[in-house]
Amino acid sequence: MIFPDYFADAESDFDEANYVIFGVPYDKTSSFRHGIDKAPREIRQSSWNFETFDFRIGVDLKKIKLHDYGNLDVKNLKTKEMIEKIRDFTSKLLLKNKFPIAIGGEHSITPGIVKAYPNDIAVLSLDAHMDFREQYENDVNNHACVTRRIADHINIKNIAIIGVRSAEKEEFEYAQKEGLFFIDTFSINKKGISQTIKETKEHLKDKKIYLTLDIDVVDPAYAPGTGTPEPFGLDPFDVLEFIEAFASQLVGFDIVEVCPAYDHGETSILAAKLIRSIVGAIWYKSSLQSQL
Ligand SMILES: [Mn+2]
Repeated sequence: MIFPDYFADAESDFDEANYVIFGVPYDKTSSFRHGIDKAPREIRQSSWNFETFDFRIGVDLKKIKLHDYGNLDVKNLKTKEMIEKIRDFTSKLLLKNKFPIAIGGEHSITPGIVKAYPNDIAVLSLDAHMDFREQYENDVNNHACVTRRIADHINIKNIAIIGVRSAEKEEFEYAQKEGLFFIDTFSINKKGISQTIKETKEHLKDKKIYLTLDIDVVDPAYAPGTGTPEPFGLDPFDVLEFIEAFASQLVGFDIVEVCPAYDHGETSILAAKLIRSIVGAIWYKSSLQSQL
């Protein structure tokens, strides 16, 4: 069955919306698997699976003013042009006080979004990969260089990478030398998600946070449909609990690297549910604050 080609319950028009979803079907620099450009459509289709009522927070998502803008046309752009286009689009959203929610596309889209924000924000990256290479395959904007490009815009001290478990040796050593804050899944498995949240909070303090959620942070058993799967990942409960702990600080987020061609639907379903849950959590926290 084919459902409408917009995210479920994104029923507000652009002007009245507080949250704006947009798809960025970019798939040019992926190193291992292709087909990530199909993710926005699959995730939108998957979103129709769910009830509008959010069981945990007791809110009907139809109450939240959510708009789906559709996809940005980035297909034939070079990485540099793609990043500029996303930055300009995100800037327009921020100017109109909209909360941006991007559906990738590969991870190379994220620096474009981050560059639209003031450079005193923090970036929280949930990712199996460090993505801290200066360049990859002769492209500084490759999806393997995302953290590095973000660090061009904001202070490296304001970046946190959670769930990382893959890097090349030079990349790893350089990240340590530069003081990049990260917590790998082997440590998380030992210390637990509450302690991980505590340490990350101590690092990012009360800064405004942009969240980038690379679906490969989740274990491939739960999210096999991704560009570069990496075993020993987080489970979906830990991902949700972690993100919820920062919900009141979030100023935008993306979800990237879902690859439908390698999926039996479970990865897109998880991505759609995470978007719904994160929006619900942010809305819930902000409604609590406005009641104070
Ligand atoms: Mn990754």
